[in-house]
Amino acid sequence: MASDTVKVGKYQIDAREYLAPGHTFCTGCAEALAIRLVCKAVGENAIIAMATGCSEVCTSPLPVTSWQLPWLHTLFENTGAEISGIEAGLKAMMRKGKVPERDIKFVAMGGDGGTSDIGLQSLSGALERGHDFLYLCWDNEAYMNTGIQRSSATPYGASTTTAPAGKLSMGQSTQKKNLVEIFAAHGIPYVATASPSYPFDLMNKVKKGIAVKGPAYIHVYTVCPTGWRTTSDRTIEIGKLATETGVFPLYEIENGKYRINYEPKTLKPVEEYLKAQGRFRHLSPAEIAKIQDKVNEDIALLKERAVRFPAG
Ligand SMILES: Cc1ncc(C[n+]2csc(CCOP(=O)(O)OP(=O)(O)O)c2C)c(N)n1
Ligand SMILES: [Mg+2]
Repeated sequence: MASDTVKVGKYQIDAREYLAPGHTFCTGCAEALAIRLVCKAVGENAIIAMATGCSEVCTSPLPVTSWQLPWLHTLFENTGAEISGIEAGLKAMMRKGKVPERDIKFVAMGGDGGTSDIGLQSLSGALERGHDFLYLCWDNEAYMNTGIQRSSATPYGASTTTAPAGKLSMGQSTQKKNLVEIFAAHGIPYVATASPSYPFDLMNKVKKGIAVKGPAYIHVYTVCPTGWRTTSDRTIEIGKLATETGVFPLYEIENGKYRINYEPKTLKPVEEYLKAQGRFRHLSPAEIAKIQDKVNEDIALLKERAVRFPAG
């Protein structure tokens, strides 16, 4: 309905709020903003399954909830299995005439820990079986809800409570797991990266992800002021810096074809991004140079893929 949308620049967006105020997210949490925007792009005919994590804890402190959509809290381990069952079950009931036919959007959400570590197996199964759903990973690069523990999505060099920087350690010693390529390798129709620092790009990708038949995966970069040791007023800026430095490129893979959505002529030095965050404060110039080299390598590889397998 026209009254339910609002024009922002050239975009017509849903004016309704599906995430009610009163939630308990930290000030400046990009995850909260991402969820608000994503739900506007998904719209009202949705069922959401959400893994344990900040988003779940902050939106459903018993006995209240911020959710204005049907929403289920799932375990870390079974988010993929749960959304599969909801989708298959409801579709079967529709076929049998037990519930009215409706175009329902099946959406699952989880943090980087819930997605890259604990829930990976059930999500991989759901993608492989080809269920019709959109999965969104909120990547704040650690297990934030339980106190900033490292996950396999924590970047090299970041200090966390379980990989702390100190005399004998420079923080996380492993490289961030590349979930986007792992899920693209499942051959699903749509995979993308997105960030609430680029809200319309994020919402467009969500619309694409729910429109495709079959599974879609969007990896959303969510700056965490508490865990990253940044001030809450810099969330949008730091999200942009991640993309402008090449640390978090925005791209999509549609049926195996790559499209880079934002390609500045020259990337800013990674140091600008690292220096803005307390979790990287301890890094030596040599470590910063290593991180810069890795970003250069990753960007070169992404560009190569986009040339070899270009989107139409
Ligand atoms: C199997 C299991 N292990 C550990 C926990 C404890 N736990 C609850 S929330 C959380 C952190 C979640 O991290 P992530 O998925 O990255 O989401 P975030 O809180 O960072 O948004 C952990 C470890 C749990 N609930 N279940
Ligand atoms: Mg996390």
